[in-house]
Amino acid sequence: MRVDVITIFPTVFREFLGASLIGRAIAAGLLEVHVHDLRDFTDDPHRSVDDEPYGGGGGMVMKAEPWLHAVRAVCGDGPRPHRILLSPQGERLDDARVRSLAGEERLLLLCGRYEAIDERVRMLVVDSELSVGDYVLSGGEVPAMTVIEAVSRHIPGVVGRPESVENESFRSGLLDHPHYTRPRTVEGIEVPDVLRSGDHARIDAWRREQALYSRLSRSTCGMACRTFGPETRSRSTSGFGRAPRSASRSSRAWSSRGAAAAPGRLSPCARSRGESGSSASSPSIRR
Ligand code: 4G3
Repeated sequence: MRVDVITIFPTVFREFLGASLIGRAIAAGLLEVHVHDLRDFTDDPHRSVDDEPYGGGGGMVMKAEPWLHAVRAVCGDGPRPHRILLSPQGERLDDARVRSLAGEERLLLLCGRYEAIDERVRMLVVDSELSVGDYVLSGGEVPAMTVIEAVSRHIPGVVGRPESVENESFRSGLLDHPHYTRPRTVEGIEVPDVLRSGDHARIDAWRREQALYSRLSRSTCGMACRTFGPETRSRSTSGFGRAPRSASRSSRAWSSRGAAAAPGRLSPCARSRGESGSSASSPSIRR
C-alpha cells in the first residue's frame, strides 16, 4: 500500500515512520509513505497557507489553492488514491472503516491546521472526512498517524503472526482479559492464584469470565450504575468484575473497598463512580 500525507509539519512524521512495526513494514516494502509539505505548493513568497475568514470572526482559515495544487500534484497519474481529510467533523474512524481502508491501493491523508479549512477543499479534492474521536486537536497529524498505524496492521505480512491481528482485533480486544507478567507482586498487588495453578481449564474459565467484564465495565457498567443505582453495585462487588487498569491504584485502594475487594474482584463500577466526567455529559460535536 502507498500512503501520501500532506501537512505543514512534515518533520513530525519522521520518528513515527522509522519506529517499530511501521518502520519494519516500510523497510520490507509492504508499505510506502510519502510526506509532503503543503507550503511547497504555495505560490507566494511568504508561502502562506492561511487567511482571515470571509464573514469575519476569530481565527484563521486554511486557503484552498495550496491544498488543490498539492492534492493534484501528489495524485499524479497513477492509481487514484482515496483522499481523506482528518477533521473533528469527520465520520468516526472505527474497526470496520480501518479494515475497509486497508483494502485501498493508495491513501492520501490531508492534515488540516488552524481552526478550519476552506470549504472548497472538501468539495473538490476530498473523498472522505474522518475523525479519530470527538475532541479537537491542533492539527490532523496525530489522527493521520492513527490511520496509518491502524491500517498497516491489516496489510498482509506487517504483523508477524496473522493470528495476532485477529486476537488483538477490536472485537476480541473488547473481550480481552487481564494480563500479568513477572514479578509476582507489584506494589502489594499479587497475580491471581488461578494463573499460577497450572490448571488450564480453570485458567481458561477465569479468563472468559474476566473478559466478559472487561467489556461490561467499560461500555455499559457506568451506565448500569447510573441507571439502576446501588443494586448493580452490590451485585458487582459480590464477586464479578475486574480490576481497574489504572496503575496508580495502590493496595490501600483495594483494601478500602472492604473485605470483598480483592484484586480482580473490585467492582468495575467503582471506577466509573471515581471518574468525574461521564460520557453522557461530554459535549457532542457537529456531524
Ligand atoms: C479543523 C482531526 C481542525 C478542521 C483534526 C482540521 C481533531 C481531529 C483541524 C480541520 C483536528 C480528530 C485540525 N482535530 N478528532 N484538528 O480526528 O480540517
